[in-house]
Amino acid sequence: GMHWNDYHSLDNIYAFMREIRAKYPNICRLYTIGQTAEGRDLKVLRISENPRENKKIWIDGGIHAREWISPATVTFILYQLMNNWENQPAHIRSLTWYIMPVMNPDGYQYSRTVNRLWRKNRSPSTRRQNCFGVDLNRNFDIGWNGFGSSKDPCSDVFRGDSAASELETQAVANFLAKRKYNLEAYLTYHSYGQMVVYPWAYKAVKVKDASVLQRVADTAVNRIAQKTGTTYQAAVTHQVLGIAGGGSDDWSRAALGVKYVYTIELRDRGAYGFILPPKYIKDTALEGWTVAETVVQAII
Ligand code: 0X9
Ligand code: ZN
Repeated sequence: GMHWNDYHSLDNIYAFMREIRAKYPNICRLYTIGQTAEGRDLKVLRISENPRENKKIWIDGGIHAREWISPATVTFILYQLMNNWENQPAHIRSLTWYIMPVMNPDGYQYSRTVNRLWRKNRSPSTRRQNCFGVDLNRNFDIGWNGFGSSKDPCSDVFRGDSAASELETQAVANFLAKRKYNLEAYLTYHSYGQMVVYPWAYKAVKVKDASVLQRVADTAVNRIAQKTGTTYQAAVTHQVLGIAGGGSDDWSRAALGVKYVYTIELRDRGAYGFILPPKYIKDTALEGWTVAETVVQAII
């Protein structure tokens, strides 16, 4: 069973994914898409009634280790879907869902046990003995060597020694590149800031379909305000967060041609920051689910 009164360990989240697969073996497929530097599995759950024909949506969380509300939210989305799959509306059942609650399991575990504010993964630097980790959201092969990241292995925004140098990046990129046909949406959950933002991040240029992306983000933000009373901002990434290369969001648009690409910065706006108390998990996760629901309606 799952609950939303506290943040869960990686083992619990993976156990929950196996539980869902066991409950719905005909529509679920559990992939191990790779391993981390410390040997942990990278897991993705696919939910689909018709994998060959459905339009696809990808959802990930936990790219950044300390943003615990992100894996919690993506796990909640999984729960929200599968708790009651038979009674989901047709538009939800007509999609193929790829869900990866923890893209950076080594970092998540390290944040839970050693350093709460750890951000990167845990791969050892080849150049600096005492520095670990690459910022996975600076490691994707799009604008990789550009602004907003660092070549210093000790930096919190270290981009890695080369584009897609990291096992996590490679696993996700290879998995998605093989499945880009019909891939309509890429949602990636982060914290904090209460924002729904869309490309580009690596350059100050307007993305194709910007007006559609803005409209869908506006709709999501309005629905969130109705549901929980929380204010989110819908915007272009480079305008509100500055230019940064190597992000998974930009990569999914540039390399795969995904239309609905959103990075969701969940609660809060800095009062607790990354250390969001567990009592806010449920409502924040509901806000994350609301974004996914809104995007699905736009796809269909
Ligand atoms: O800087 C990031 O990676 C994200 N913010 S966070 O505070 N969660 O680290 C924002 C990502 C926006 N997209 C790109 N920079 N590509
Ligand atoms: Zn983040």
